[in-house]
Amino acid sequence: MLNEISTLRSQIENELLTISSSESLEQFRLAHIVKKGTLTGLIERLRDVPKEDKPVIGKELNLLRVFAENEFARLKEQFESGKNQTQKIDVTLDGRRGKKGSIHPIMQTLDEILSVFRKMGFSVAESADLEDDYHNFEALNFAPDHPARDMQDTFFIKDERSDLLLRTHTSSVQIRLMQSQQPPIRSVMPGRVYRNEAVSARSLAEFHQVEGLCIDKNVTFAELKGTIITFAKEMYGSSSEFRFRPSYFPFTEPSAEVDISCYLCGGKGCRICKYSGWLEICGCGMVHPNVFKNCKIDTEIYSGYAFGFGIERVTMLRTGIDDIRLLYENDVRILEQF
Ligand code: 2NL
Repeated sequence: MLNEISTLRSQIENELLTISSSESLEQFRLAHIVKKGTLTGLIERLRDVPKEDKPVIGKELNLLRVFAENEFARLKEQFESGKNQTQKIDVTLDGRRGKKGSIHPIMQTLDEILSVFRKMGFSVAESADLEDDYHNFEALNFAPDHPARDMQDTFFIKDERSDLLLRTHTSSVQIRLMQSQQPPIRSVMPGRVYRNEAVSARSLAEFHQVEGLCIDKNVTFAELKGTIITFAKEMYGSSSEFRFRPSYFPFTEPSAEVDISCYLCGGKGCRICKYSGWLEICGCGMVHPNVFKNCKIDTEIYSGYAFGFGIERVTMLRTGIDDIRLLYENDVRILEQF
């Protein structure tokens, strides 16, 4: 009898290995598990086994029955949940490649701007986006009733201190620099700035600026012109032409705005330059004596120039993107082009 049990176990084990569908599993059930199956057949014959052999043979038989029933239940569940489809993996197939990220076009532009200024001997300075009225306006010679100080133009922070705001330019970094260090100073200040403006294709309420400051003995407007032209030729091409138009900023005197001949049409007039032949690239001027006074820099000894421009605008001019909002939507179809 023990031999028969052992033979049946081998048979069951072999059959289990070949079961690959619910049909063959059903055949297995009919052959072994049901009342008229092999297992019950053997169990019924236990009656004729001598009393002293019953415990050993009974135990063996029971183990086989439990094993067959468990295996049957396991396979049944496997087939029912559809997990049995033997996965065929084609190891020769190409994997799915992940998309590589890249540096955002605004930051690519900033990296280039900074590298041009570093070559000209400028260092880079940064400070916090949260500022106070003094560093953002007062020290920069903004009159108390200047419209930029209005809630309409500046984001003020609701706080016990009513003079906190989000900086509207990075000039505040330059004030901090002048207060903490005596000239010579030759630095550029990149950073995020905030203005309470309606969002349009041309402007956002949050954007990036780079400002520059150079203070030393005998610094002249000619040096300012040379610096800006050298920088702009590196960024926009060496055949560009320039014009400096008189302008006004509270913190510089004299002040100018700088135009570059349109790099796309060479000055003939096109969509990018709005048919004027010129593109405005930055504002600049000689640092106002009042700003120097506020920072305790002796105007008898030192003079200096400063300039500022928007990084988004540089990016738009160089890429031909004509809606500033495209730079902030982070649509990969735009981003992957740069
Ligand atoms: C523009 C014009 C400008 C400055 C920024 C500056 C800073 C100090 C003193 C004097 Cl601390 N000037 N910065 C000067 C002229 C122009 O920016 O159109 N920016 C977008």
